[in-house]
Amino acid sequence: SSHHGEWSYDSDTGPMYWYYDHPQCNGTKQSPINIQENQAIYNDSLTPLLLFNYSTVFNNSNYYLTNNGHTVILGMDSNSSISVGLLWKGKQYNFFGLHFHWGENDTVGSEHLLSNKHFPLEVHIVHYLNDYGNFSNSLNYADGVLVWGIFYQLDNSIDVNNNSLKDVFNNIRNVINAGNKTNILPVPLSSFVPQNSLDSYYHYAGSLTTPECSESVLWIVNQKIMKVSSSQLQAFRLLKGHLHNVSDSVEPEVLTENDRPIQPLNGRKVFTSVP
Ligand code: SG4
Ligand code: ZN
Repeated sequence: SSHHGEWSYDSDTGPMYWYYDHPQCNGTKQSPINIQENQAIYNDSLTPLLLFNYSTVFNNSNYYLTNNGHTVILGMDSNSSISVGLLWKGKQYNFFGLHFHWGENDTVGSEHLLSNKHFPLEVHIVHYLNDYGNFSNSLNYADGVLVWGIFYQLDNSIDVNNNSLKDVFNNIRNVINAGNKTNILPVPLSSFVPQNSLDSYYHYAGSLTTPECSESVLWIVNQKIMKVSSSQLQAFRLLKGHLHNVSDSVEPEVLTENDRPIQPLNGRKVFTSVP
């Protein structure tokens, strides 16, 4: 078809059809999932995440936001970015990139659900296992990628003008079109994570939530939740994705939502770090 290889979040290139061109999306260990809190199994091997350089501001690095047609990515260009990441179960995972998932209104948007509940925004901090050398090689292994997912809940009482993420959120309007990129002020990764959240999380084995849907992701879903205002959320819904056919003309799709629906557990267990 004219859509060959393209994918989106609606109509005939939406999540139901991803597996036509990306067969791994039809696998048995897919993400996201609905995390049933009362069915999560305590596992004492789920020790606290140990972050390295998450609080560091790399003043000599280039921090940017880019719209890749599917989401907004926060990235860093620097030789030292390799030294940002986390240690988990004795293994080193290096930071690869950070991006967002949102929905068409404030009642939806997160990819994971918590006991059937949606949040309006979910941030994914993507890492790869240092042992595998680089991100694309790590996709060949079941433990190659670690994504730390953090829910954001609506709270209009936060002060959006005195907020460590102010510059990030304000710059979303500067990457409206797919391919746009803009520099932002250096911001430590710790700004995206709530305080004191290293020891309370859910864990399960799953996949990337977009094509190729590789089943190589160890998911860490934070139990503590961040806050976002409705004006900050509104900016995401203005973004545009890739070109697609709309009744005989070709127009950019508006990215009003980019949340893949929940996938079957197929017998997988979800663990919690909290007894
Ligand atoms: C989004 O499509 C991002 O644009 C991708 O970022 C990301 O892939 C992909 O989601 C899947 O990640 O945490 N949702 S997810 O499973 O980060 C990667 C880039 O392509 C590899 C950089
Ligand atoms: Zn994601």
